[in-house]
Formats: sequence, structure tokens, C-alpha cells
Amino acid sequence: MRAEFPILSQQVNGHPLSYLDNGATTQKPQRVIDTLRRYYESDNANIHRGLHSLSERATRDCDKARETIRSFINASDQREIIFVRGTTEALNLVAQSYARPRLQADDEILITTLEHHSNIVPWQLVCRQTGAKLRVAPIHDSGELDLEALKGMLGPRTRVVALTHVSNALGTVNPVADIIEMARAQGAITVLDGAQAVAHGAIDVQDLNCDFYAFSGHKVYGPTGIGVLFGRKCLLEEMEPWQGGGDMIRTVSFEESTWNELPYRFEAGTPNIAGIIGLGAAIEFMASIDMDAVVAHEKDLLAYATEALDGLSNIRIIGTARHKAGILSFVMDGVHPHDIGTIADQHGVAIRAGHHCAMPLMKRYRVPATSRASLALYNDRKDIDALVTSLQKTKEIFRL
Ligand code: C6P
Repeated sequence: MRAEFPILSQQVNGHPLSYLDNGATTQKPQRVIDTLRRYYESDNANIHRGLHSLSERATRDCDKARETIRSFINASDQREIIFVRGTTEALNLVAQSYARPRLQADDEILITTLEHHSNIVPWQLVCRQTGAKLRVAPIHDSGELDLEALKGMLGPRTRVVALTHVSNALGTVNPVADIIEMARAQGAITVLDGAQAVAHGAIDVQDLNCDFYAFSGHKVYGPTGIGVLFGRKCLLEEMEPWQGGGDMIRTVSFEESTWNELPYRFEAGTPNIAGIIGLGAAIEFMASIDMDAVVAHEKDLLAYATEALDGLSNIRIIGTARHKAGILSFVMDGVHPHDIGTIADQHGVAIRAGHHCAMPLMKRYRVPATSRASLALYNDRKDIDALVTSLQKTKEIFRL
């Protein structure tokens, strides 16, 4: 697998690169790089507009990418796949196009303590705009959702339940199917933030039975600046457009405009054509590999890393849920996570240090930040060993 990713063969600060910052963004396989290059070298044109061959080729490749993605997440219809800039834009689209026109004062939006800012702030904006209330389901110390408490917070006033499938800061995999069922029983719609889930296991939106599912291309071996919102067709059909402009209209006059059909109604302006085609190539790559083997590999690596870090004194792992994806957050007594990240980089190890855009979650654990190693299918035990060596060095430097 590593050989498919050219960036991984480099040395950083005199050490082989151990890239453990996949939660932030994943590296790109050669075939995605080749696809982007081929598009710009031979097919670059605007889509849906030209009658010429280049435009037809670019349009055809975008359509093909949409179908690849539909099939990958098992949506029932291509019209349910909306191209957006990323998870953040997808969640804002649902907040502004679905929730804002429908919610009223005292309606409730339920999120969880585990959310990334992208799944908090768009709902806070809607609450300000409509008078709805934001409620937050608590977690246990392990980083697992308190399901009893969550259940108790659901009621007839709950209109939207928005939660992350996998926590980016702790790695917790939420029991989303159960929560969707509970929400549905109360008549609430469900919005899943799949940013950290899509690269780590098969997603089936029909099986999950969710109403919306959002993810970013760059976290699933694809380009930046492109992402996907899956939305149930019957809901999308009822929603007003998110942005106005070219492509999203059927007719325009100065008096009134009418909207294009799905999915174009939600894709105003020239889209990220190279991004769409590149994401298609990334998803083809994902579809070509054995996802069960990926899950097993990442599980094995996470267990190896957890054991190694548990064996180091002064280190505390934050987030010990029973069901975790390949994310390991930790703090070292007396050492700021930024120092840990800097020393790791000197050993060629890329990790992230900070609040991971989850400030309320950091507050829950009474830490300002954590260091985070996040895994992908190309990582191996050598990467973890390099991280451990850098942590031992950090302890030496700080005389711990
Ligand atoms: N998390 C991380 O290092 P965008 O930026 O739109 O592609 O994705 C936002 C986002 C939303 N939800 C979750 C669960 C996420 O993890 C992210 C991105 C990165 O954890 C950057 S903060």
C-alpha cells in the first residue's frame, strides 16, 4: 500500500516520514495524482456548458464520479449526491437550507459533546436565526456517548439530531444506527458528520437510514476543496437552494427564477471539476481494496499503539471507548502538546497537537489541547515505533 503513495517515500529531518496526521488530511495515491494531472493536461473545460469535446469529456467524468460515490455509500439515487467544498459546507447547507426555514422558537437541535466545531457552529447560527435551542448530549469519561442521557433528551421538540459518526479528537465510533432509530421515533431528522468515518469502514446510507451524511474528499485519499453531502431525495426536493448562481437555475428573469433539478439545484456556479474527478478516482481506489482488511489492519495498529503508549509513564490517553477508529489522543504531564509535536517532527513523525476544532470536548476533559496520532491504511508498526522513540526523547528532554 505504501508504494501507492509517493509522498511517503521521503525523509523528513533525516528520518523516513511517519505520517500520523491522517485525521487532518490523508495522503493521495498515485492514481489520484495521475487523474488530476490528466484532467488538466487533456480534458480541462467547464462542465454542462460547452458543446465541444473537452467539455463533454469533463462532464462525463464528473457524472461518472457521482455514480462511483453513490455506489460507494449505497445511496439509492445519484440525485442524492451533492458536491460541496467539504464536510463543513455540507453541514452548513443542511443547517441553512433544511433547518433554518423549518425551525421555530423552542424547537430543539440535539448534538453531542464529541462534535467538531463544524457540527456545532452551523447549528448555533440556526438557533440565533430561529430561536431554536441547542442541546448537547453528554459523554462518559471513556469518550463514549451517554446513551441513556441522550435518549432522555430526545422528545417531541427535537427536530434535528446532528452527530459525528467517528470523533476526530478521541476516535470514538458512535452507535449511529441506534441513535438514528431513536431520533426517527421522535420525528427528528438525522445529520451525520462522516468526516472521520468514511476512510475507516464501509458506509451504507440506506442501511444507516440517516437523512443526511457529510464527508470531505481530502480525508478519504482525495483532493482538498471537494466533499459530498448525501441527502434523502424527498427532503432535498423540499429544500430551497443554498446558494444562487449559474447551474442551479432552470429559468431566470428579473421578476422570478425557477430552480434546476437535483442535484444541480444545490451546486451553484462552476464546481471544483478537478476535485470531483479526483475524488472519483480516490473512491474507486477505496472500492478496489478490501475494507474489512483495512479495518482489521487499523484495529491491530491502534491496539499496538495504545499498548506502547500505555507503557510510557507520564502519558495519559484521552478517549478509551470500547469501539474506536484509528485515532489516539494523549497528553504528557508537564509538556505542552505543541512541544511533543515539534519533537516528533524532528524524528520525521507528523502528528497533530491542539484542540482539534473540538474546544468544548477539550473543556470536558479539562485539557487545553492533546497530541493526536491518527492512522490510515498505509501506516505500519514502524510509524508507531518512531512515534514512541520521539516520545521517549521528549521525556528525556523534559527530564520526566
Ligand atoms: N477535522 C482534524 O484534524 P473539513 O475541514 O470541512 O474538511 O472537515 C471538517 C470536519 C468536520 N467534522 C469532523 C469530525 C472533522 O474531523 C473535520 C475535520 C480535521 O480533525 C481538521 S480540524
